[in-house]
Amino acid sequence: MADSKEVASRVLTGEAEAPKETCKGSTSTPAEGGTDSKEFEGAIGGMRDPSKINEEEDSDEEEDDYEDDLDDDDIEDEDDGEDHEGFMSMLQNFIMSKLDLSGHGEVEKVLEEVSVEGVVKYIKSGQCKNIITMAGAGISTSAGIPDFRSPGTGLYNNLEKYNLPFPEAIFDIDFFKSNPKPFFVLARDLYPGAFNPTPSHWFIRLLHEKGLLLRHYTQNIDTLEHVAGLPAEKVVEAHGTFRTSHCIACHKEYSQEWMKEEIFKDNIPSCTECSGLVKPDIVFFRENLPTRFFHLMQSDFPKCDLLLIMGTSLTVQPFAMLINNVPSSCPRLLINREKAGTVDPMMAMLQGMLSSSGSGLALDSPRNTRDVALLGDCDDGCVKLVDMLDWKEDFEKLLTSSKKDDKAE
Ligand code: CNA
Repeated sequence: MADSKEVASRVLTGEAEAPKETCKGSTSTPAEGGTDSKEFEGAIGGMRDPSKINEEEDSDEEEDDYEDDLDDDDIEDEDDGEDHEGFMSMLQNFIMSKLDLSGHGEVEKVLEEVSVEGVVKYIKSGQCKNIITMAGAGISTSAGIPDFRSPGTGLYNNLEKYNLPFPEAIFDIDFFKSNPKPFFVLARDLYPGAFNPTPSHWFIRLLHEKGLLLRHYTQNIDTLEHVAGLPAEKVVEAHGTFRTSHCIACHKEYSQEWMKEEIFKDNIPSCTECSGLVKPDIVFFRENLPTRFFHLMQSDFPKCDLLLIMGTSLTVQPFAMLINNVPSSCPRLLINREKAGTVDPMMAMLQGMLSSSGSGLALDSPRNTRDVALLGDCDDGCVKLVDMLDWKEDFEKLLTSSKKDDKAE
């Protein structure tokens, strides 16, 4: 029988048929009817094409200050082969989990009980030392930044204000090229510095202070994790950053200060060299993700011993498929208003019969041994965890210090 990696490779190279998507909520846009599965084309951030990584790096010789802050150990050998390998291993893991080729029969049971209490006990036991947090727009909504989907506040309800045909258009590169105004109106509204971190951001900072945070992967572009004092090397901004901008025609780089001035003058920023459109380096639909994302996810996820998934609908690829890259015994706790990343209940039942590793979160599977949902607001969930972990005093200290910093400014 073929080795599972080999089978996955064959699927990738077209020798075998790729599996049909079974995970709920794959990315689709209302403009396209809202039903098409675009598993490998993300919302902000389409699937990265490894062949483009080098082109990007050649034209990007100057690292910005932020990159200078990064730990050299994190980015050791940025060669194309390694990126390609990372990309392939991510796809292989994904396909293996879809085909249930993981080869894991009986998976080691890490949690005494599959519940929030079980996760808390596990953290308290001291066995859990490498937590990865994966976050989305939901950890920032209480700061006043709308997500795409929430009723009442999400961008769906503000389409007129931003003159958008559908919410995701705001981060669609083709839409941006034809009509950049809505993006720059939103950029002004959401410009980093105008918002404060939420209790969820402070909880992630606390995990770092406790020496438990391996890495924070975020889809957000609001930079609130940095405002909450997470060191740059602990954060992977999967969908890019406002710190630098580039002309989309000649690739001339612009500073954050330059872009900020343009945005606040209500200008559509145009290149001083070629008059092309200048766009902050946040990753739009169908654009490549930062190289750093692919480097770090390869080394981080195999080490992860607890995955915290917070405030995300897990609909944007390739980010969403990261949940399948942790070891098959690694507990995964979803803190979100609703269930996300689960397989279809029927598929979950079938997969539950076959395996406990499954694909996506196995919240509804009868053989779930590691996936837990803490449903409700992220901030409430984080405060609950803080209480249960007896970390209240340290949490309060962080919140108080942040308030002092606010007053000093
Ligand atoms: P999303 O698809 O809008 O999903 C957000 C999820 O969070 C949904 O499941 C909500 O129900 C849930 N949610 C919202 N508020 C809360 C809350 N307070 N507590 C718990 N759950 C909550 O957003 P995703 O991040 O999953 O992915 C889509 C895009 C949106 C990503 O690429 C983001 O970069 C992009 N985005 C980012 C920001 C930001 O930087 N703050 C804002 C809006 C969109």
